[in-house]
Amino acid sequence: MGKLVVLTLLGAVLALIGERLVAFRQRTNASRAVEPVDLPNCHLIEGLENGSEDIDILPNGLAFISSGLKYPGMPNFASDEPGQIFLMDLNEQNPRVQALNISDGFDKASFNPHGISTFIDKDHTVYLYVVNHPHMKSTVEKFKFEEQQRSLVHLKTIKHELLTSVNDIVVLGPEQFYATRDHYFTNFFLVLLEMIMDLRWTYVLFYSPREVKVVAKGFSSANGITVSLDKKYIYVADVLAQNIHILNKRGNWDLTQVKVIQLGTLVDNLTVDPDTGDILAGCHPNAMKLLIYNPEDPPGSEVLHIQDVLSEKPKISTKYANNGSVLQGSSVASVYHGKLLIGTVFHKALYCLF
Ligand SMILES: *[C@@H]1O[C@H](CO)[C@@H](O)[C@H](O)[C@H]1NC(C)=O
Ligand SMILES: *[C@@H]1O[C@H](CO)[C@@H](O)[C@H](O)[C@H]1NC(C)=O
Ligand SMILES: *[C@@H]1O[C@H](CO)[C@@H](O)[C@H](O)[C@H]1NC(C)=O
Ligand SMILES: *[C@@H]1O[C@H](CO)[C@@H](O)[C@H](O)[C@H]1NC(C)=O
Ligand SMILES: *[C@H]1O[C@H](CO)[C@@H](O)[C@H](O)[C@H]1NC(C)=O
Ligand SMILES: [Ca+2]
Ligand SMILES: [Ca+2]
Repeated sequence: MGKLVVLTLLGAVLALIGERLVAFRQRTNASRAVEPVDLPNCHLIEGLENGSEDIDILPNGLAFISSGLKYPGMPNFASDEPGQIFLMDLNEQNPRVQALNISDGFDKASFNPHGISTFIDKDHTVYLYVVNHPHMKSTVEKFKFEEQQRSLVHLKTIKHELLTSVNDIVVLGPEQFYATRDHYFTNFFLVLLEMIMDLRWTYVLFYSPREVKVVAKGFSSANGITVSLDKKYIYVADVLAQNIHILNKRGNWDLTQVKVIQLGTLVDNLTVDPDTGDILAGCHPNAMKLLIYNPEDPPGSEVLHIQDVLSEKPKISTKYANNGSVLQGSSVASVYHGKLLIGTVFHKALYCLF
């Protein structure tokens, strides 16, 4: 091939990458300044300083908090310490966090918890499912929660070739769950390429011991996942596409799209208010600052409140927003009867009354 052709091709590729990079900066709201929205009664939670990526609250007010996530490309202040699951009793006047003991026989040194989901069985046993990234792989760990002992008994590790780059799960049966895959590639540079080129190769997966299948696809980066109060709808956050997909759950566990709610911010984990059915979304208002972390100009935090989810015009309002001076990189917000917990990928956590 002539040199001219090679040069032309190279130029075209570089121009395409350049164009995609500019678009990527826009898609991650790289230079957005965060307008603060304060809640009057908030304080940082003592003992949570190294991330609180996901939060799941039981109907009785016990909150599980996953902490210490190590994730490629994201900052981490405690890279030498294994992750932990904390418990917080929201019925208490001044709730404090307590690390849960994990039974022997589970490799605690490589514990790297990410998304979590609880499931209460017919006999009232509480199971906690945890997305784990030991040595940067993806597994789902099933634990039994012992409330009296404040401990987790490890029951099994679930692995499957489709369970790769798992971000979050929502458990809907004793052995059935949906999981999101947030990247198609596992190699860090290919992941960056995937994000910049916006390949949309990530998906939602259904898992049961008998069947594992992809049930929804075409997401830029499928992230948080949760279920409506009536268990008929599944909500999936596409962080890079800045939207939430509302999907209908079919009898065979397949999902069909009902609608997409566009948000204009990078939405991470989703939870549902048990009193109202509204969605609370932990968001990254300027996500680029997460990827390129600078403590002098930190990533901000934002919590959106979405009412009338299934209506023609859902109402979207900002419940909390901060430029990073208090809370950096919010990933999840969860409510329980007038109490709000806001967790972050690698930073602190906030407790608010409203
Ligand atoms: C967070 O990590 C740092 C660095 O390892 C450690 O000094 C600190 O005690 C940790 N904080 C908590 C609350 O775990
Ligand atoms: C956790 O386990 C250790 C050792 O088995 C024990 O000393 C400690 O009291 C336990 N903590 C709680 C909160 O039960
Ligand atoms: C964030 O970026 C998206 C895509 O470029 C844009 O549509 C949206 O308005 C931005 N959000 C804010 C709050 O600037
Ligand atoms: C963030 O906001 C605080 C007060 O609201 C302000 O003092 C600080 O300069 C701001 N920081 C950045 C990086 O904008
Ligand atoms: C919360 O958001 C962070 C940031 O993307 C993500 O890494 C993490 O997987 C999310 N947590 C859950 C439980 O989905
Ligand atoms: Ca979750
Ligand atoms: Ca997530």
